Amino acid sequence: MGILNVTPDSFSDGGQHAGRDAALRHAERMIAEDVDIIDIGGESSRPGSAALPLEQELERVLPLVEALRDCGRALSIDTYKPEVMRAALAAGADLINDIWGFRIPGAVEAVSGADAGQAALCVMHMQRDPQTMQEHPQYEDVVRDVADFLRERIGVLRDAGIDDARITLDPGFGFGKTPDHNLRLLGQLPQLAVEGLPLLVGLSRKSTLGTILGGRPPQERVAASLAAAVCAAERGAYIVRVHDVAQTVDALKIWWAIRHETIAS
Ligand code: 7PJ
Repeated sequence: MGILNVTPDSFSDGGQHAGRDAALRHAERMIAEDVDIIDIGGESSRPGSAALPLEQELERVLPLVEALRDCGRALSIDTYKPEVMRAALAAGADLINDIWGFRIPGAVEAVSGADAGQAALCVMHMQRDPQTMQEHPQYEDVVRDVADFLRERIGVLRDAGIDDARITLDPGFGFGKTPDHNLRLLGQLPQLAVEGLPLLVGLSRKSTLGTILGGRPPQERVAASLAAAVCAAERGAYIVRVHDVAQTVDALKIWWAIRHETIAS
């Protein structure tokens, strides 16, 4: 999954893909690099960031869904707003990626109605909200607490008539977690595949990687992100959400070949 930010304030690319044309060029590059899923995000969820008004998010996201709907790759929308979910699904989005895990009132309804079809869903764990999540995150047992949350959300989605085949789970690295929390979650990743559902992992350029490397800035975390993506894949991640598509595809091809002792056809 390649990240397509249409947020002028996105922390890791300095807003360089702001604007529709730049975003489209970036999408085309990721397609050439063999991306499977394009994750379109209109609102930055970097720690401390503020919410974006609904109209602005729609203005940023919808034209990209329309422009890319026939690009041959799955389109994911990174949103927690039910109105954006509905509009994006109507415009042809394939996956709704919700950092709030479909907890905002109306979100479950937006993805469970007949209009939503069989769109895929990513349920992410976040402690608190993007404004305050990194102020002293605390857990009794981070792995158990996140797994319990994911189990609860699966129950809510099932009760709304959503088929398990539509659901992907995400521990939400960096969303209300210290570096130690993130490392425990990655180490114990198989325990987070609650009910055997597939896992999505987003560690690309995240601050925990910078912390491990003594304060390395986001643009210089590519090699670190590749190591994290391979570790996540080795522990069972089905989708990795990344900035650096070409490098990640190379790294995962090597991991795959070693793991299966053969070159993938
Ligand atoms: C994630 C995300 C993640 C999912 C962001 C960033 C922050 N969606 N959206 N998982 N992270 N599912 O890319 O650093 O980890 S925004």
